[in-house]
Amino acid sequence: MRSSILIIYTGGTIGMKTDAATGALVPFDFSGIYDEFPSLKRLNVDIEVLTMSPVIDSSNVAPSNWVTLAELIRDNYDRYDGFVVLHGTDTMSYTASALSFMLENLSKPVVFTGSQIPIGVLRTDGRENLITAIEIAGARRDGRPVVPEVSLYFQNRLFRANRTTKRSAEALSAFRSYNYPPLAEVGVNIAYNYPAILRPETFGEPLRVATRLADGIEVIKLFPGLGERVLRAMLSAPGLRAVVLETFGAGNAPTSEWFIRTLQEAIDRGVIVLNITQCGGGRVSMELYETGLRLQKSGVLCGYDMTTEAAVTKLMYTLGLGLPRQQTEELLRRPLRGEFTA
Ligand code: ASN
Repeated sequence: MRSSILIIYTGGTIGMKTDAATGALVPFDFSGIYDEFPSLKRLNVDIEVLTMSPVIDSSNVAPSNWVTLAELIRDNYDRYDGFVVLHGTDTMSYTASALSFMLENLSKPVVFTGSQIPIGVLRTDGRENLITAIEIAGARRDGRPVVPEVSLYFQNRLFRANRTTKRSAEALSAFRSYNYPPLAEVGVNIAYNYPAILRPETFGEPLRVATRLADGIEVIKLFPGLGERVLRAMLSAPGLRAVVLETFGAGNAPTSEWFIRTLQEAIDRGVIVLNITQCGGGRVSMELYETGLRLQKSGVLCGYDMTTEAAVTKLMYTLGLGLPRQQTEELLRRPLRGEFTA
């Protein structure tokens, strides 16, 4: 049986092509995808393309774009077997992480991809990324989609989207998932890592989309020399609801009285503080050192091995649900879409 795939083009480098007359980079028309890549006809998939308007460089992405994208997937959910989202690389991990939370009861593949070199440039990495992402979105096993979660495909690896981070502005292998193994490695064949892939408890539940994302989130990256006045100002920002605290190593922070007191005051005012490590790999374990234990005692929540992208978007999603504080914290303490390993 052929799979039907909807490609949603949002913008980014992948959609750029050199204009033959002027030599400038202009947007590529993905509706002519079969003319450009006739080899796609050999895949066992039917493809339709939807271009978001306007197409944007992903540095301009805002949560409102995530809502539009999520609604687009919801409105087309029953008509397609899988979705490929073409997105700029700069904020792809944020968008893909956000969508992983917003798409509740997801049981079809949503594969994000993009490229470092425009699709219209001979040496582009976009062609392979696009073709393989389509193949993955359409892949089935025993009549079920192989990867029924939000994933990100780039340079021969498929990752769980909310575990990824853009790690290079130069390398073609631009993304990493430091704390979770790839869902698939692509060589001559696509080798799926079946046990690592998230599967819904039941297939065919209606997709629900959370469209309210909270603002008032701040990311504070610790560094030696961060002073009391600056920290206090950051924690007194009007409308502040939650802080992603990027700590040292295994979740450690200074034990100075002023530091703990300033954090504690914010927490007592109702600000949620989520502790993740500023190291790419590894996890927060606040019981390990006195410097982490002090944070735990002040009510700082453990973010385990979550990325900044997942932590920020999970806070937007959970706070957007409008639940009482205790229930919000409850959702933050457990993985909702495989975004951390406790
Ligand atoms: N600035 C581009 C974007 O994120 C970068 C890319 O796609 N490679 O939209």
